[in-house]
Amino acid sequence: MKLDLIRYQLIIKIKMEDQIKEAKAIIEKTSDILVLTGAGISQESGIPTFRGEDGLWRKFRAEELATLEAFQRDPKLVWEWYEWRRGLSKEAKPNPGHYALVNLENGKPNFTLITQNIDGLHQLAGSRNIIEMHGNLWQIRCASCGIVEENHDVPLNELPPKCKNCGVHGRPNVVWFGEMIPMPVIDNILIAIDKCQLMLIVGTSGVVEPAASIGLVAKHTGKTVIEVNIEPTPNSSLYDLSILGKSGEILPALCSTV
Ligand code: BJW
Ligand code: ZN
Repeated sequence: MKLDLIRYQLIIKIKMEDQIKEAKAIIEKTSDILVLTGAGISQESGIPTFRGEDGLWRKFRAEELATLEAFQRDPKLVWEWYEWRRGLSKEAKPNPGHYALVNLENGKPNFTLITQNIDGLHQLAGSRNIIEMHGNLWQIRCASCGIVEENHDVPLNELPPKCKNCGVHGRPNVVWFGEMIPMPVIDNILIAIDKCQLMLIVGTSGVVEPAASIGLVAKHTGKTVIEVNIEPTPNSSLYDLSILGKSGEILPALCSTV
């Protein structure tokens, strides 16, 4: 029984090493790369993911915190949650997964990074061509006049913070459930899919639309798609490769010498 388990673990390890070799070879010969990241890439920086064992949605109800209705009902409660997350993100440092993507960008003429994360860790690591499709934790948008203010204070002076322009309260400049991804952002995502030959999907559960469909659109338009995640996702079997492992370990192995 124990021998069977050891043999199984060995097979998995060999399979993973083969996959890494194959993915590395593809990455090395490809100049046009698109990456999509989700909460999993920041998990090794100490920022909790949404779903899964220690996920945020296990402790908080999404509809009470990540919707416009929730904000209109109780802006202070929603802000307290975001303030707690601002505190976690301010303490966090990029991990080897974030840095591996900077390394990749430095070696490729056409590189775009789409992130669903709002923590700013890709920017902190040094990534440059970033599309933040769900917004940014460090920006406050006036709920009335729409002015966006950059603010890194933790804690904030007052909750909810007031707009300096019109005095109405601000909201986090993020995309909540039921809200549209801004059209210019969608346009840039479509351009990035079109321009790439290879797409890497890292640390996202692939259940939130429209982000979940980006990999599928890439696949259907003839691009190679490689996924890195600690566990399979609903779309894993549709991609060219699905590498199971931590992004902080797999990405440096894939991107070290590009
Ligand atoms: C590791 C790891 C390690 C761990 N290494 N891996 C079509 C069908 C059904 C529903 C819809 C649909 N179209 C739209 C909807 C509704 C909704 C939706 O998708 N709901 C689903 C849940 C069913 N979508 C929307 O409302 C979107 N808007 C929209 O579509 O507008 C048009 C429209 C409007 C009105 C009506 C109809 C259409 C907007 C979605 C906005 C999502 N917002 C949030 C909050 C953002 C701000 C904030 O952060 O507070 O975005 S929700 C949350 O989920 C957050 C994330 O960006 C997003 C995705 O999560 P992510 O990143 O995938 O995290 P996890 O936790 O789910 O997964 C982590 C993964 O990492 C796991 O797989 C782990 O295994 C892995 N992992 N450690 C590698 N070390
Ligand atoms: Zn205002």
